[in-house]
Amino acid sequence: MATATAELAPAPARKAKPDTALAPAAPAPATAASTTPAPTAKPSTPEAILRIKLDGLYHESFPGEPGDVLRKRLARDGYLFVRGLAPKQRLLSIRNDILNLCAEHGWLDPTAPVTQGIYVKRAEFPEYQDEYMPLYRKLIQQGPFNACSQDPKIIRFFAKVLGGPILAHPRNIARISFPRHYENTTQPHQDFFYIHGTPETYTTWIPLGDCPRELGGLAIQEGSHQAGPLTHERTIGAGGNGTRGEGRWLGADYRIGDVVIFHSYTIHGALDNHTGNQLRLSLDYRYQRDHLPVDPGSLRPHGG
Ligand SMILES: O=C(O)CCC(=O)C(=O)O
Repeated sequence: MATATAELAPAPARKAKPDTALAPAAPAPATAASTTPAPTAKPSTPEAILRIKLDGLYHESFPGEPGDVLRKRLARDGYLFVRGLAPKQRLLSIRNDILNLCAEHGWLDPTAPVTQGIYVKRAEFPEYQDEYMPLYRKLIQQGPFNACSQDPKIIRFFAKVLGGPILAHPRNIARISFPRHYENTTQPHQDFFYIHGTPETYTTWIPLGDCPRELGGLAIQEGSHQAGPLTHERTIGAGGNGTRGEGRWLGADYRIGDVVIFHSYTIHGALDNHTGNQLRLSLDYRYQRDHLPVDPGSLRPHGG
């Protein structure tokens, strides 16, 4: 059984002493043999587990399919990919809110329209505690970002698939993935490692804008939920923990409104953002049946 207490972090740049509740990959802990490092020794950087490459595309599901068909597919594959389920206008408006924050914080190229999310050319990526978190704390207080997890179309879909009333976790998450910031690409992991509660919790990953493969969208390891909870090891990227599993990696060239929904044991991670200058923005909302156990952490704001 996984025992981590840290929640999956946004994708920040590393700092020497990260906040462990939200931190990206931290330096490897000192062992008994190395408790007195040479004064000049630098903390070691964890390695990536995998640079995910897609083996295929998702099997597509449709909002109008019967609940039992969707439920069986979710139980078999560990995910559902549904084009156009999320409300496009709400997503565009959240995207604009986040990009305006990025512009205020000097992260966007001032010569390009804000809506394009073009990262400003600078020597380093935003530093975690002093640059990323001040923006993220503002972001997670925004009304439209939080309200969208309760969107009736999404809730109705979950009620149909899970067969009854739904609890939408209030711990809503947004991510900003920087172009060619490969040391922060989310590594393969299971959300249950972070969220606990009932394993029958489902994350919905929603790109805030079209997200072709080169922009670094989410990928799923097909059927990997069937392995149950796995041990995780320190690695790079959001959350700083990852796992190794067997199975084909599936993904998509996402369009705005598309969602991928997956079980808390489903191994997933991100493709690298290979674009030269574009930010990839996305949301993670989580849902479960309302009578099942929920960890108190899932009821608190992310990064608050
Ligand atoms: O968007 C990402 O890079 C990671 C998202 C993720 O891992 C999650 O939703 O649990």
